[in-house]
Amino acid sequence: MQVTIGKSKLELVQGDITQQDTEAIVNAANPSLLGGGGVDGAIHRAGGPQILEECRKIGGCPPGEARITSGGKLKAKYVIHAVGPIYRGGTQGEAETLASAYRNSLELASKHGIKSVAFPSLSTGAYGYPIELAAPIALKTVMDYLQAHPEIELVRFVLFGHSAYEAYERALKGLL
Ligand code: AR6
Repeated sequence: MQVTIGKSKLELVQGDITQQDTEAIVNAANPSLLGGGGVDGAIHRAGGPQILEECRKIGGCPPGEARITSGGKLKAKYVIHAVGPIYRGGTQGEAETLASAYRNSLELASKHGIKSVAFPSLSTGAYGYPIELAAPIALKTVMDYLQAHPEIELVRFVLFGHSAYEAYERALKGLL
């Protein structure tokens, strides 16, 4: 599914984030930036050791923030490492931290002149954020950013599996 937000495109696809040809892909990282499972493991495997080397030098990233490295061997030129919240029932500011992780990722992209960005669904795997709650926050945050920042031409959400895709599609239809 694809919609236009201001001058930009917002796309939902089912697929693998490591295979995307956008200028940047976003990693669902943890505060150490030293790797892990899920998206993080897949990105470091596909991108090679250079990304981890750069992450070591950065030295970490608090929840809600993002840091940028090169893309190593990936098609994408950059990886933006975003740290989402661990879901603890929804009363610990998780929604704000999640929105902030998306917003800070896009701000980094703007600052580096990056015009196309692919996101995974942050926090909805190991970090336990229910996808029906996370999807509208992710989409609304990106839509608000694109309205104000036409320099980002494309944001693509790359959803892993059909049920994740459907959750995002339902959420997007609800926001239009
Ligand atoms: N492409 C796109 N999406 C994927 C892929 C892929 N290759 N693999 C998994 N997903 P997760 P989190 C989906 O656990 O919840 C790591 O250990 C997955 O189905 O990767 O933010 C980090 O180091 C889910 O919907 O990230 C952290 O410690 C979504 O991506 C922690 O996990 C996010 O799942 C971060 O947890």
